[in-house]
Amino acid sequence: MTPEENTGERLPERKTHREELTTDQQIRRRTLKAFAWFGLAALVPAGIWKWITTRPRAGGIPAPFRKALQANEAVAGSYFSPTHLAPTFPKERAARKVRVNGWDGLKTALDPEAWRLQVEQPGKPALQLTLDDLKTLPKQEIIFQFKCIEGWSQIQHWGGVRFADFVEKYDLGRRPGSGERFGYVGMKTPDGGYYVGIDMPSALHPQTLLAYEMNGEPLTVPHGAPLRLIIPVKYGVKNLKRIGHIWFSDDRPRDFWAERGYDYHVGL
Ligand SMILES: Nc1nc2c(c(=O)[nH]1)N[C@H]1C(S)=C(S)[C@@H](COP(=O)(O)O)O[C@H]1N2
Ligand SMILES: [Mo]
Repeated sequence: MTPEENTGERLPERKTHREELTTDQQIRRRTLKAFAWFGLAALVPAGIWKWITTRPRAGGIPAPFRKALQANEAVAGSYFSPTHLAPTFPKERAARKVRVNGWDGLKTALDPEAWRLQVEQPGKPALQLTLDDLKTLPKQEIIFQFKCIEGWSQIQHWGGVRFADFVEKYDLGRRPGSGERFGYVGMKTPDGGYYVGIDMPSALHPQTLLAYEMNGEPLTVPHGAPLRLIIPVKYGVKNLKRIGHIWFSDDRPRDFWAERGYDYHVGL
């Protein structure tokens, strides 16, 4: 005796029908149903994907992706601290054969004698500095784990001047009115083939260097001679080689890899 018969209720139509199906038929039905769900599940994301990719673009990528990146960036901004230092290592741990990655902005010939660091500031004449000018500042060395977004890292040894000391010495990057510092630093190669934007707190971080040496020797061309940025609080992409121009602004300066879909800050 089934419970239904016990309470005198009629069996629902569908159940009666199913009970008439053979086991084989039931299996086939379930399989079909599973396939239908699977098809539906595949269709919905396809629709969403189409929606995402047809949205207006923001900063070179579809706006929904940019929004997600901006949310990540807000989080990244909140855990950055100027007192948090990247771990450093003894000199013996530094790689002798240092990896080379990225040639954008390095493809044109460069005369090291004619090179000047061009520093632009609103309302002031541009500075044109030689390497010797920079070398009057205290030399700072760092041995840290350089990290490329492509998945490799290496302990490397760099020497140069602190970006913070450089900004202090030439009194750079202040807004004309208030005298407060601008929000961002822009940097690019002399030919403009590679460019990065750095938020001011990261630029002024005590481990951020304008580097002119690697393993105690002058920089080589593939590593960014005559001057490059070393910024241990960021991934490799921000460590611009062969700096030609530096400028300051409250708008985010253009950034080569951010325009190609990466997070703007790529903080570590
Ligand atoms: N001018 C310039 N700087 C650049 C790049 C580039 O392509 N051009 N690539 C970046 C990337 S992705 C990395 S990982 C580091 C690599 O520095 P290295 O070649 O000294 O190892 O340089 C960064 N700076
Ligand atoms: Mo990189």
